[in-house]
Amino acid sequence: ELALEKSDKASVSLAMDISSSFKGYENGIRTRLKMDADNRPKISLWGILKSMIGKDMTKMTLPVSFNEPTSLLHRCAEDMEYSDLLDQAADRTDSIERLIYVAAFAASEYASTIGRVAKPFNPLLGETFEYARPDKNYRFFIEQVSHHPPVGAAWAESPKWTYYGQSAVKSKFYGRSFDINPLGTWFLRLRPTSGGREELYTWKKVTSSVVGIITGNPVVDNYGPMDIKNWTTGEVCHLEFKPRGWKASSAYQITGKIVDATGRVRVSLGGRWNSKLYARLTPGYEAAVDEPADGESVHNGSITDQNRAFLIWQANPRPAGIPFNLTPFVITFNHIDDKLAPWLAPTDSRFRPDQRAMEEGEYDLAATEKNRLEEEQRARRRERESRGEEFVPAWFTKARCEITGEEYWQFNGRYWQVREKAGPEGSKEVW
Ligand code: ERG
Repeated sequence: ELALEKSDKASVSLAMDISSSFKGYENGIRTRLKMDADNRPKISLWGILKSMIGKDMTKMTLPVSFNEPTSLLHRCAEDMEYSDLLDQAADRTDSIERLIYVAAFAASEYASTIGRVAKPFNPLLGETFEYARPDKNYRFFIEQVSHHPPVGAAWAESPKWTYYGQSAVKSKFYGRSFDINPLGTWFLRLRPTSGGREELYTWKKVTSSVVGIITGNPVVDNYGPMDIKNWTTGEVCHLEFKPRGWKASSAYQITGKIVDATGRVRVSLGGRWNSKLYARLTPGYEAAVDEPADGESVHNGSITDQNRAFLIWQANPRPAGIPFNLTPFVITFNHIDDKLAPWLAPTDSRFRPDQRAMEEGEYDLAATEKNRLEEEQRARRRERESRGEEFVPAWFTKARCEITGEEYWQFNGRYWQVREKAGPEGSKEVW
């Protein structure tokens, strides 16, 4: 079962120097939207959804005022908010400690779902979104590779790691709740800075669910098991996201443990996906790890102290007054300026006029532009079909992981090369 030898040479060399991808990002990130508050009409969610029981999200036509100015490509890129956890993982010399940080990364993305009961835009087929962070030394790329069913193929890389997978969800409205089941496996190749071989980790995302629709107080919950496996060492972190339930105290709760290749418990984990995650060394036994009542036992030093819980991750603050309850991180995604624009692919999300209109509060324009783009997409599909052709993604091909045996979308790496050629002075023909 262990995969001790296998190391994906291609992905290692691909990830080494990414600095040329930072061209265009010189002006830095934006910290606010044009408007300070959204004035979306307040319509009852239940009023509009009650006739749609049994449907999935792709078959629901909702007024654009139920949207937020992000897309499912963005919602996937939001995984990168706590990318420093992956850097920290790579910097640990002990594989159990690396797994603690990788697990924290896998759990960390759910903090951004708080207060976000709104529908992200559906990406167009072939739509792309690139996002590079010179300050954090990573680049992220995603392409919508299928429309029915909707699938985005994502690939993020940094010298220390490569993170990839597909963003695809199965959704269904049950009346009481609206459930979203992410499909597919996420892969992480971690290159420990202390040397040694590259490691492969995989996990699947948990179920997200909008509850409280009927009572008029809709909130997003995230629940279910998440097993983060290090295929190189055989160590596994089992996390359990507790369903919200009736008691306020059980909301957001995560418990978990790390077991080594022999099945022996090494670490216990606990915390909340909306705030903090703690770990404690518990060799040979499992223990509840709660947020310590006194600040005393919260420490950031070394995890080797078995008597204390160790703070691994803490959610970033969510300043009040950001339209649509967006996070400061996701606000940076749709930023465009004169430096960046000439570097972007013509298919980049930042050029979508409907999402732009939405974030500027022009909801009618957002709706008409969204319709126009979707009509044009249908026309392109009819044309393709009449020629007997199938859509072929520009930047990804299907491959099978040698270690897990699972299919995944392999990035062909060309995007960043073409970007370099097309640049501000280059020919746009190469796109
Ligand atoms: C969860 C984390 C995954 C990526 C992902 C994809 C899509 C969604 C979830 C996340 C969160 C909850 C979302 C969901 C799609 C729709 C749902 C955003 C981010 C929202 C809350 C539901 C909206 C409905 C209504 C407003 C009617 C449709 O990695």
